[in-house]
Amino acid sequence: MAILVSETKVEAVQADITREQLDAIVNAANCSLLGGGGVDGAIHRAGGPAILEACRLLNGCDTGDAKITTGGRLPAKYVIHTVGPVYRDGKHGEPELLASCYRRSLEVALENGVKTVAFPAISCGVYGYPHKEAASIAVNTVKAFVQENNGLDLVRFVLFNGELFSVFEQVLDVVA
Ligand code: AR6
Repeated sequence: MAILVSETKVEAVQADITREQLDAIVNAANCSLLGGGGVDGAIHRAGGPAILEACRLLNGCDTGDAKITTGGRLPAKYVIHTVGPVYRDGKHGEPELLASCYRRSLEVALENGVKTVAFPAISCGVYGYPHKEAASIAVNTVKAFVQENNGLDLVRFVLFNGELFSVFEQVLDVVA
């Protein structure tokens, strides 16, 4: 499923994000930026120690913000690390913080000449965000950003499991 928003292709695929051959992949990290489980662990494992070395120099990252490092041995040139909110009840700023993750990641991408970027489903694993709401925020925030900013050729949502992939597909279908 792919849609064209202004000049940017926005699509969802079911795959392992560490294998994406794009300019940058986004990591769903934690505030320490020093590694963890889930997609964070997979990215550090696949990219090798250069990513952690670069992360150590960044002094962590606030929830909703994003910082960039080398992609190390990954096919992607860069990793953009963002920190999603831990979901409590949706009334503690979670939607705004999740939207900020997508927006800040795309701003950092553009600042670094990135034209193609892949996102995982930020906060949809151990951080517990309800999938439908998270997908809706992800797609609508990306759509609004690329409508307002030129320079991105492709934004790809890379979902590891089939359930989240169909949720993202449904949301893309609705906004198309
Ligand atoms: N490719 C694409 N998606 C993946 C991959 C992969 N290789 N591996 C897992 N996912 P999570 P969060 C999906 O828990 O909820 C870490 O420990 C996974 O199925 O990785 O933002 C960090 O250090 C899920 O849908 O991230 C933080 O402490 C999605 O990625 C914390 O987890 C996000 O799940 C962040 O939690």
